[in-house]
Amino acid sequence: MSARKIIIDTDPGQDDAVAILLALASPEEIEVLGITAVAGNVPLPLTSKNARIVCELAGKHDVKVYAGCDRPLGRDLVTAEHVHGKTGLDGPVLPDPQMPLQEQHAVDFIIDTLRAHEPGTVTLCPLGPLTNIAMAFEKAPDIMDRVQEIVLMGGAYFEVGNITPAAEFNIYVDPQAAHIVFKSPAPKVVMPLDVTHKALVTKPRNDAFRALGTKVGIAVAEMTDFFERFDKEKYGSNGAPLHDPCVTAYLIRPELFSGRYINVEIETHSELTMGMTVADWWGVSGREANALFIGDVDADGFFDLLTERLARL
Ligand SMILES: [Ca+2]
Repeated sequence: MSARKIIIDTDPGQDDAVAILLALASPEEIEVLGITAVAGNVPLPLTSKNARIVCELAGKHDVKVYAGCDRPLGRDLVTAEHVHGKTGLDGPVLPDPQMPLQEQHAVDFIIDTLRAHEPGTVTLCPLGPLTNIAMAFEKAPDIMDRVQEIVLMGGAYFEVGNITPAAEFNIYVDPQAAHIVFKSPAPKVVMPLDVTHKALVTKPRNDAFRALGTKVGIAVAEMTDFFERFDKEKYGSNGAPLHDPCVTAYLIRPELFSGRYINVEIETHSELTMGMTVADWWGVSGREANALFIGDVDADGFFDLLTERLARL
């Protein structure tokens, strides 16, 4: 089997960083065509910088990184420095990137890449608000049918919300964009909080990262140390959830995950429940299924995979 071609659309974010590292460490399964940055956890100048910091941490200076949309389609940007710190990558001390940002806009890169490849051979991996993807679909509707699959982190059903009582952060930041993406014909796999909250970095798991003794292993341990503080205060859990790496792990070992093929709609009208993923887990709506909504993960298998792959960098 040849490596799956992907574009990572991201707002790093410590967990985005781990997701990117996992992809870059897995060339047999994943070929990263490019990384597109979007405003989300922190503003665009920081996410586009952080994406390059992560590539350089991985020793992959030749990965192309593009800056995309600096704000949601129709709302003011909401960020999450309270979780990720001022830089978005708080925790380890990492050098400023030397590799340049590409000149092309991320949205145009997404469009051109999908048009340049055979239909059904490029997968989109959104790890942040869906602004770049929605903009590309609006600007070039022909590309929607060319997408192999969209594997995204966002939404929740059983866990409901993390930025509001009703909404998960990525979907909440740009619900209009999420609506466009969920209405698109592209096949979708969704990693909601329901599954990411089962991928907890417990102390033994973080110790395993640190014990790699490499620059990457230690940096990952320091990143999770940082945002664990927030999650422990908030959830009182055994460790921080590693949201975004569920996306890249799914590309490598889909058998670690299970879910249901269901209808998912995005609330875009009510301020009270804005950005809610109305996921028909119980099949009561009669609406057509449009997404594989993941509910469970073999967490030990997931962390074994992560540790094994991060060791390669
Ligand atoms: Ca993210």
